Amino acid sequence: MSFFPDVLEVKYEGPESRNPLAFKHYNPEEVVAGKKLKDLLRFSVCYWHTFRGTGGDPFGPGTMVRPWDDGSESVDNALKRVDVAFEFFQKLGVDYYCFHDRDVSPEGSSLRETNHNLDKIVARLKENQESTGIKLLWGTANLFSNPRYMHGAATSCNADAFAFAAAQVKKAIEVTLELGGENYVFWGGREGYQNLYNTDMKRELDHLASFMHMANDYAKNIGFKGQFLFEPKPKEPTKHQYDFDVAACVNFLRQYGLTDMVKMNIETNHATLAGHSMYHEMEYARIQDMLGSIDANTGDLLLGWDTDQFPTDIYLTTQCMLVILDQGGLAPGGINFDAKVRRESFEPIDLFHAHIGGMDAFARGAKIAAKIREDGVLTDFVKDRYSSYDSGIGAEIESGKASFETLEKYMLEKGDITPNKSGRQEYLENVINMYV
Ligand code: XUL
Ligand code: CO
Repeated sequence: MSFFPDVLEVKYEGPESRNPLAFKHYNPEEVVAGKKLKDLLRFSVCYWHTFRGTGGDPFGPGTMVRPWDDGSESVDNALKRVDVAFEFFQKLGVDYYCFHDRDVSPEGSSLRETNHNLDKIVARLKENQESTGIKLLWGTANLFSNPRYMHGAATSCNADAFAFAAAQVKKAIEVTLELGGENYVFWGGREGYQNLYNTDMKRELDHLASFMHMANDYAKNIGFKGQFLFEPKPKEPTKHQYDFDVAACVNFLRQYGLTDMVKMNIETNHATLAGHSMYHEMEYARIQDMLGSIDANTGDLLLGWDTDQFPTDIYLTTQCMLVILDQGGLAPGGINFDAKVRRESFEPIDLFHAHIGGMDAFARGAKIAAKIREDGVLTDFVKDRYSSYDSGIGAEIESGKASFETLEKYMLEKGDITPNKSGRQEYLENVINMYV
């Protein structure tokens, strides 16, 4: 039985194609910067938006038409959804997917029953993975929807909420291992606060760090070799999220001795909510050797919340790919579409249009970035811009030989600095436009 009878297999047809259900730029076998595009991009579909998103908003209920879904929180409905999801992944031609425990499997009346439900779903996920070759990029636990987490999970003032979250993450790591997941994600959820009047921030941060250490110890104990990923987000649901941006996360990880075990999963719309560009956040993580994976989406300049739209802007994808190519790829991370179709795009076919657009935008970005790097237009400029540090006084500064005394002596003799050169920002923007 087919759940998407109108779609066969989405294929690459090239830039001239006008077939809306074909790729114009994403040819999985094409080699770009020494890698097949499918291995460079490692696309993943997220379960939560794509199979659980209803289109509901604060002003009205869901709009999505999903004929396979009976709307119930039953195990049977969840099992059916797994088959739908794998038909979608396969027809779209992605190699990976991601999920939260609660997206795939309903919560029961006790933790025991909840875990039992998850086991049934995981068995079905595994069967589908084996029959299709589609793999799990990462697993995670939903520690934010259930009201028990109203004050947070690892940072809750209620120790029982911490304990429940620990049990939930223990199980989520176990099933991620069982499914061969290549990463495990920690997004803060409600780990943050609304008001310091009622908050012991120091204690909450200490608890979060203990939680991460326990997760890491347990993962090691059971032989989980995947990468742990931290996902920064500055606000939503709380006003002050502890994982504000990459810099705040790196600081937290360093303070609590967690840098060896965790890298970053960076999401575009979270970067922009933090007042950064995705380009900045990715590069900041890369230079710390902490760029693990990305959640590809985009926000809306006119709206100040996490709209999670599909990325179609070629400048954005080019910038992401410049950083990804600089680090030689993302593996074992990937490009996960943490994005949802608009409330008005309610038909199943819209899920295909959305992902095809995102995949094509990244494939184009990859080709443009590879050419920019091949021609060295940015790297040569940047190298030259800092060339005063390659010899003479600059080399002394970089090698640690200089001191305030030697630098003062040098400047007293020289009198004033060698004249500055233009940063040529507009010229470089024009150069990028020659490639896009
Ligand atoms: C929330 C968000 C999450 C994480 C996984 O904004 O991005 O879905 O990606 O918990
Ligand atoms: Co995300």
